[in-house]
Amino acid sequence: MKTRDRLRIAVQKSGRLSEPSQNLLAQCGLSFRQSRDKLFCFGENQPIDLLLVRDDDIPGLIDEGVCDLGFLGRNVLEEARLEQLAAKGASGLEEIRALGFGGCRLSIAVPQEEDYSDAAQLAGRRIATSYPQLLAKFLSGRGVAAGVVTLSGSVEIAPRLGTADLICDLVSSGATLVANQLKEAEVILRSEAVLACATTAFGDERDDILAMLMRRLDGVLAVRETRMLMLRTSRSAWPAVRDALPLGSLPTLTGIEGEAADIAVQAIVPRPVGWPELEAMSRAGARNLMVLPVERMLA
Ligand code: PRT
Ligand code: ZN
Repeated sequence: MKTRDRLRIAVQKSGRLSEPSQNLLAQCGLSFRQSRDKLFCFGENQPIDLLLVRDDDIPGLIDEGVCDLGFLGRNVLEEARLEQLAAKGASGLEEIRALGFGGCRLSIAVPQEEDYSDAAQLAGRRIATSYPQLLAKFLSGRGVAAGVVTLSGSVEIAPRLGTADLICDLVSSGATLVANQLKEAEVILRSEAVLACATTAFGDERDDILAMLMRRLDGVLAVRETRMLMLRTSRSAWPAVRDALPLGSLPTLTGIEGEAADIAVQAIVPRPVGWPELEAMSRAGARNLMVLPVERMLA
């Protein structure tokens, strides 16, 4: 295998994942200079370069060793893995981190008026999809024989065109399904953007560069979930408020000048805090609740 002293990452050129992927790399402290043709980004402060491509090309680029890593949807990665397994009996692609953006579901949708109860109802029907491998795996797992119609785009209009009866496509808000008089019947894959690489270690400088990138990435991902919770309460209500704190909180208590009966509480919470949790703390006696994002942490 050819040795290299720079790491090359494939990133979507333009689409839903491009901006969040590049933001994540910027948060890892990486900066780039873009080539004139906007296809290549040279790493200015670390030996890490980007290749800007169509998301569908990323699995192949990693597999062929053109790129070492890629940011892509789990849906695209899993479809490519299944394709490789079918063709060669093995796949060298591996998901190494889930990145927390680009969330969606690959789902089978049926006409709104259909009473859907289980997968047996799919038998004998034609399902249009851009994900034939994932769909075939789901169908065979349920022991259902159905027709798989592979389309590269505009899957949601296939039932109206008569090229298929049902569809299997990505859903996020569900608005596209509603607009096409369809409803979600089966979720076959929960997806989000992931970092993928080839399973083998590089055996050259890239191993150290990758280790550095993963340390930073893990730091960024951890902080992204972390929140700082601040509130006030009376000393007598504190035991009840403490019980209502989100699981895993690490509270610090402070006295308040001139208000001996009250305390201020500050807690690091390992994940976002929702309205129901704030409402529960408020019912327990907390006041002046505030949830803040954390920008950087160093233990
Ligand atoms: O040009 P290139 O091939 O790179 O881009 P692309 O058009 O193939 O990809 P893009 O940018 O649309 O999506 C990239 C990745 O984003 C996907 O592979 C998913 O992992 C992720 N993602 C997240 C989505 C969606 N949400 C999504 N809603 N990808 C597509 N959609 C489409 C879906 O296909 C359907 O047409 O949006 C429509 C449904 O959205 P709702 O909100 O109406 O349900
Ligand atoms: Zn694509």
